[in-house]
Amino acid sequence: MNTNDVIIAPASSAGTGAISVFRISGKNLKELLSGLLPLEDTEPRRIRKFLLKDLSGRIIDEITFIRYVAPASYTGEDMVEIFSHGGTANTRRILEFFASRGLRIAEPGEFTFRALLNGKLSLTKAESIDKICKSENIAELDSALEGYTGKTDEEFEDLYRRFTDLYGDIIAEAEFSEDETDISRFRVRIEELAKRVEELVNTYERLSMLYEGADIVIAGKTNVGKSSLFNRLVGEERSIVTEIEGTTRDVVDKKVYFGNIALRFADTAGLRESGDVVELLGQKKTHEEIKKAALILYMTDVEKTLDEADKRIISEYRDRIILVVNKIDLSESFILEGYDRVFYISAKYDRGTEDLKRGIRDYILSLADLNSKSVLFSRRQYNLFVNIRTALLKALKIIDERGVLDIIISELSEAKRSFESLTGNSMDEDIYSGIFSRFCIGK
Ligand SMILES: Nc1nc2c(ncn2[C@@H]2O[C@H](COP(=O)(O)OP(=O)(O)O)[C@@H](O)[C@H]2O)c(=O)[nH]1
Ligand SMILES: [Mg+2]
Repeated sequence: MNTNDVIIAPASSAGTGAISVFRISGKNLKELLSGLLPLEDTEPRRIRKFLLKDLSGRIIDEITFIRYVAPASYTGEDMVEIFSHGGTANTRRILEFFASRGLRIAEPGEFTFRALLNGKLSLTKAESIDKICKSENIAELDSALEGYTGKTDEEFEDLYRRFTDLYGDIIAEAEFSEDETDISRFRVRIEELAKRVEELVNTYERLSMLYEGADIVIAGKTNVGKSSLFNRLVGEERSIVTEIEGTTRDVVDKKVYFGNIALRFADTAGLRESGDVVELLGQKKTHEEIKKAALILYMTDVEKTLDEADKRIISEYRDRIILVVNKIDLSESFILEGYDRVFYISAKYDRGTEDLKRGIRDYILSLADLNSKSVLFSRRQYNLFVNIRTALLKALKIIDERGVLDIIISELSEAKRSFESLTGNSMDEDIYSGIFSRFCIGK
């Protein structure tokens, strides 16, 4: 990516709006903008009103702008921020006007990328800025803010320091120790690191589930009303409902919000003996959904008793099942004995569904505290920490099996690489484009 030219981008979101903001950044900005904006006699960091005109003197818009002089700017380069009237046509014309004068329209994240190159911010802070702009709920936002204020970097640096000390000691042991080395004395330090890494990974998993969408699967025998309930829960007629058994043959899913938590409901093929190949494939998918779900709504109706197959699933996934008895309009007195988390509803006539919704929400919230914060706030950080965890656990296993030092070192080098790309100490082009290309335009 070229970092020597002058870039421009709208920094406000597209569409009809009150004000459009543009950012311009680059080393030779003054020359390029001469004749367009009166930069020479504009004091830095003071807002100035100006009538923006094209080269023939025709007025484009009345704007205000601020001039920044390197290195005191967001990117660390000379910068200008322009505030114009909003609107699609106006924004496009201003952008095109500057582009026609030799400014390049910036790629997503290019301003922040330059800021990183110029040492204005850390990689973690850069990622947090992207996350702040994209957070849809407060828990996610608060975790990103910890990244912005430097708390996350502190934690990463502390962990990394502990890791490199350990790594250095082990390397030294391998190089200088003359006797048979006793690697088990490193065990406790690796274990402590692994424990902290595990905590970070777990907290992220629990919280991200709340904002990315906890998986909730609706399963049970055919015709008990799974698709009817699914449609009620997602608030639209999404899944086909008929009295014919085996109607739903594939997984139908939809993400919805219950207040501030995201839930992904999946309607599945009913479980029964069947000779139909497609239906059997559907049932296989049902089992896969059940395995990965945070919560299973296992459904039956007042006309059926639970058979052995039902009971097997219920006992296998006991901890994350809510039992739902449907069609209470047909029999008021039906009671399922011997189970504690049971809801009685009529999906068709919308009875008991509000209680069930509350039950679902309470269950999911019991898995993660929406007010807690996660040190990790991006999927990229999470994936790197999962790698670090794997490497540390492997190293522990090798120690326990009295394996050789070289293999431990190779596992730890794996962790070291992940740590380095976490903080940006080692960055290749791919990682850069992987992070910044997803940013908003103008960031
Ligand atoms: N009486 C009654 N019938 C229902 C209720 N919920 C669903 N049904 C009917 O049961 C049949 C099967 O429903 P469906 O949602 O397709 O069940 P699925 O096979 O489990 O997905 C349809 O004829 C529905 O109209 C209910 O609460 N009461
Ligand atoms: Mg169905």
